[in-house]
Order: sequence, then C-alpha cells, then structure tokens
Amino acid sequence: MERILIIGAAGQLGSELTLALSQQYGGDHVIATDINPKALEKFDFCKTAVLDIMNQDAVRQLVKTENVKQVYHLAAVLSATGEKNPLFAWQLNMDSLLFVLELAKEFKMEKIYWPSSIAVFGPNTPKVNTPQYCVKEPNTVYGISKQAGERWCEYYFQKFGVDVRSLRYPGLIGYKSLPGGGTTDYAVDIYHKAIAGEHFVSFLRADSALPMMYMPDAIKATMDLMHAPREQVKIRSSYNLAAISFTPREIFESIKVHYPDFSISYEPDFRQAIADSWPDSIDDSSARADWGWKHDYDLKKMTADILANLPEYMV
Ligand code: AKB
Repeated sequence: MERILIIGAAGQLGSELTLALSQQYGGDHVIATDINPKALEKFDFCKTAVLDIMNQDAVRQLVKTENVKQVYHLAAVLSATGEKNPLFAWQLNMDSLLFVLELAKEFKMEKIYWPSSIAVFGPNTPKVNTPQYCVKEPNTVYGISKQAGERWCEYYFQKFGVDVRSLRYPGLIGYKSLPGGGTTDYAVDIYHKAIAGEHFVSFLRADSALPMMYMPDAIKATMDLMHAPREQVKIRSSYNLAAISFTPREIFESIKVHYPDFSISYEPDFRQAIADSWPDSIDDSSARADWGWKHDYDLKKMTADILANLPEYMV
C-alpha cells in the first residue's frame, strides 16, 4: 500500500491537514508523525508514529517500510521562536528540508509538500500587494530559512525532477489547535480571550496590518495545489497566497460586534519589528491564474465562524 507521510502533524496546520488527507485518501494511507507522542493521541482516524525529523535513520526507515510516496513536511521553528535560538532554527528548518528532498529523489516519490511563508519578504520588499517576484531580504532566521528552502525546492525540481510544491502562507487562523511561536499568533489568541471574557493585550500595534487566512481556506489551497496537474504548477519556489489583511484594531472590532464588553490594549514587543518587516497585503494572482485559487472567508465571516465553534474546543 502507498502512503502519505505527514511530518509535524500535530502542529496548527498539520492537525487539520491530517484530517483532510485522511478523509480524502482513507486513514490507512496516511501516517501522522510528530516528535511528541502525547500530541499524536488525537489522530485516531489514521496511522501514527513518533518521529524526530532530525533522526535521519528513523525517517528513512519509515519511508522504506511504509512505502511512502508523498511527504507533507510541516515541521519548522517559526518566526518568534526562531529569533530566540537562531542556529537551532536554521539547522532544523534547513537540514530537515534537504533531507526530505534527498529522500524524494532517492525513493522517486510522487510529490512533496513544503510550506513557505510571507516571512520570505523583508523590509525592502514592496509592502502593499507584494508581488510574486520582488526584492526579498528577510531579516528573521525563519524568513531566511524559508527563502533558502524555496531556492532548494526549485533546484530539486529543475535538476532532479522532484515534484515539490509550496505555498507562502500568510498568518493562519484556526480554532481547532493553537499556533506555536509565530508573529501572527495574536490573531488566534484574541478569540480565546474574548470567549473567556478576559482583556486582551496585543503584542502588535493597533495599526499593524498583516496578511492572514482562515484555516479552511489554507487547507483548500494546499489540497488544490497538491491536486493540480503537474504542468499547471508553474512556480516551483513557492506561490504567493492571500485571503484577508487586517490590523489588531480591525480584528478586535470584528469580535466586539459579538462581544460588546470585550476590551483590548496594545503593548508591542520584539515581534512588532518582525511584523514591520513583512508585507501588509499580498498579490496572489499567479496562484489564481495557474491552478484556480480563490478564498472563501473574509474577516467578518471568519470571526462569526470561530466564535460559533471555538467554545467547544476550549472545554
Ligand atoms: C509566523 O508568524 O511565524 C507564521 C508565518 C507567517 O509564517 N505564522
């Protein structure tokens, strides 16, 4: 039997992508892996394995014994955490990607998915409607690793024919699991505070706009890209991807419609400098033209959906 391996399955994106892939291919065809055994308990609908991506022998063994034909490599150290331990972030993000690309080449895998991020952009990038191709001088170790990773993906596609596909995600917002160590995490935390009836302290300024996306849109984009015929995937570094763009004040206002007593204050910390180096909004016309990408959720619709569903996940 051919299988799909998900590395870093228990993270914010992985948790929902694992479910979507299991629904599509059947749980027996999907192996959810994570370094944390406890975090794998929620995957009772597919196969699971404890896996440290830095343990190359273990990864190779799993690929061989389970006849892995596709890998979704989601494990990474994100922007805020990466700044606390830059060398570790570089090592984990880069070594793991290169190893997965090598395995894909060696085992002639069908397809690889690897997420990139708006973090590939930097302070000298055009901020509004950031184009697919433009100056990229990221100044976080996470952004540098994503930019280098994109170059490696394109290299493996061009030199070795590895069918690797990638999206530059904006900040992802979902209610089923918590993000870990990102600059856009505030946009998930704010809903938890509103529902708990607590005051929210934003670590970004009121007017700090960032590109964001609701999780169902991110899952749809990922599945659509992975299902697109090979020749339609014309960009082999990573596709710009956009949905909504908002500031802390705007997301707060959208929640206040439902929770009139909700309150916010602003205490920017080191993450403000990271947010300032990223775009306000993204031009994703290549994704829309090449494989028909279209988002469904705006801020109002996302807020209503999260507030209706999150309480069930908080108990
Ligand atoms: C982060 O904030 O680090 C991530 C990202 C935008 O890639 N959510």
